[in-house]
Amino acid sequence: MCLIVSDDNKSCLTRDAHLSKICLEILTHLTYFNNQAQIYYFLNGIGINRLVKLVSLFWLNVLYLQKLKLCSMKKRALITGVTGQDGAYLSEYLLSKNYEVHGIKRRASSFNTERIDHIYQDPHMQDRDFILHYGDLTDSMNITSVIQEVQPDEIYNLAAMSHVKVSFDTPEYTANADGLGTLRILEAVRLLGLTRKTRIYQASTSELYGLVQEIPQSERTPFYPRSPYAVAKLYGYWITVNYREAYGMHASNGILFNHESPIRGETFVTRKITMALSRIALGMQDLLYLGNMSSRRDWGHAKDYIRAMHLILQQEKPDDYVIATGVTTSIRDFVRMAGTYIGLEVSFEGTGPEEKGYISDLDEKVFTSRIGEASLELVREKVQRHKAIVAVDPQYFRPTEVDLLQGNPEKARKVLGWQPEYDLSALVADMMESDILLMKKEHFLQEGGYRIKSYLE
Ligand code: NAP
Ligand code: F7E
Repeated sequence: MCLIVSDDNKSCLTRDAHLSKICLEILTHLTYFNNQAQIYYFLNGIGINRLVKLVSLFWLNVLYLQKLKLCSMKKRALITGVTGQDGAYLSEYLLSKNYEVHGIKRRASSFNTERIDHIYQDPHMQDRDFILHYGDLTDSMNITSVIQEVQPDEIYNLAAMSHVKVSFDTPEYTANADGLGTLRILEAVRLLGLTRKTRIYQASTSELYGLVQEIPQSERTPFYPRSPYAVAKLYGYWITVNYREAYGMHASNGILFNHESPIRGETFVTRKITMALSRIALGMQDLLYLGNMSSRRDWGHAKDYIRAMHLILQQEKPDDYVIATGVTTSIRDFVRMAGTYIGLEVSFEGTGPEEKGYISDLDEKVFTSRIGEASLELVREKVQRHKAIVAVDPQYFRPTEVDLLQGNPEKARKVLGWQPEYDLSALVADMMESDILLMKKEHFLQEGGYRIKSYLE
């Protein structure tokens, strides 16, 4: 039972149908209140007496409807780049926090939703809380109309051409999507009158520090971008700051250092390594070709980093935060750690393009427990014959390299209360475990005569 306003304006105890009608009327209007002019129009339209009654009873009714599971005051998030690594983890996380999640995905000639298939909801289903929209950051009209339709409380702008090396091949497209794409979102929010309602997270990056001006890098370290990707992201960073200062928008930058996971894109170095070592151990690949193995990165787990994105938008005031572990490691050492996980000691000999990696020792107990016995003999032979498993291919060198990144996450720790749960060995273990499983499946299919992906690029 619940108190409501009946059609003849008298308070009474009455049926659910009435109650739902009034709540729906308010909810419908609330959705469209973008500015004061619209609220005023609504007030005049329905009369002040009725409004007072409606508002005073609104929360009672909402509570009642919530009990009936007819209505919930869910926050609504819009995620660009929902099919990417971070988009997938963030969607899952926000759904677990009872958000209604909308995602923008690009049209592709084949399905590109592998990372979010487990949370995908059939469009014919009622009361969906995970909804996908076609879109592209290079299309202003599309971005504006999706934002108008969704009326999000929070926007996470994760979409980007995110590969640093590829950005040297596609600099104009990268500037358009990563730089101007950010502007399109900010401007759409402003033009639609959503500046007070919608909070914006911009996926900024440690690549902004490029040729680093101090170690470790904090929010106060000057930027020195070293790739078309980083220069495009520099525009994204500053236009976010500018809209915050110019229009009072709740727009924040997360300056995230490298974060990886079992669903990391296959051409980023960590995933390339964990997939290749799994394949080498199973006898599916001989050599792993890499570029600059001396560069150092501050690697964390994507699951930890998407928590930080959410925390940034829950702050009363918008601001910019470095998200990092504070630990830096070379590519070479990442290879060693991935090897150790499956009982291979990997050592390096030679320098520059002549450098090679070998299995210098084999822990058979660890190897058989993680990989199995079938390929043990093959690996023993690689050790005995001193066969290289890692080599350098200069095609992976970059015209300008970022040699070292190491973040200082002090501000995030103090203000957001953020702390990573995974250290680098836990990250490596998670990625190796997942890729061993994946490659065992592929191996099984291959043995059965099926065609499998090549994974080599
Ligand atoms: P990712 O796996 O490469 O995902 C990028 C996403 O953006 C994909 O969903 C991709 O769609 C989408 N996308 C690309 N161009 C688009 C366009 N023009 N319009 C609409 N969508 C587009 O990247 P991530 O690792 O999840 O990173 C998320 C964001 O954080 C990116 O902005 C990245 O630059 C930034 N960042 C990443 C790291 C990191 O270490 N992972 C660190 C700092 C900052 P498709 O699936 O169709 O390709
Ligand atoms: O390279 C070296 C390479 O491509 C890391 C993106 O998410 O993080 C990522 O950018 C390092 C570089 O990541 C290979 O030269 C050696 O020094 O895994 P990566 P990235 O360039 O740091 C930042 C924070 C982002 O914002 C980006 O969106 O590894 N490296 N050999 C190699 N890199 C690749 N990809 N492939 C190699 O064979």
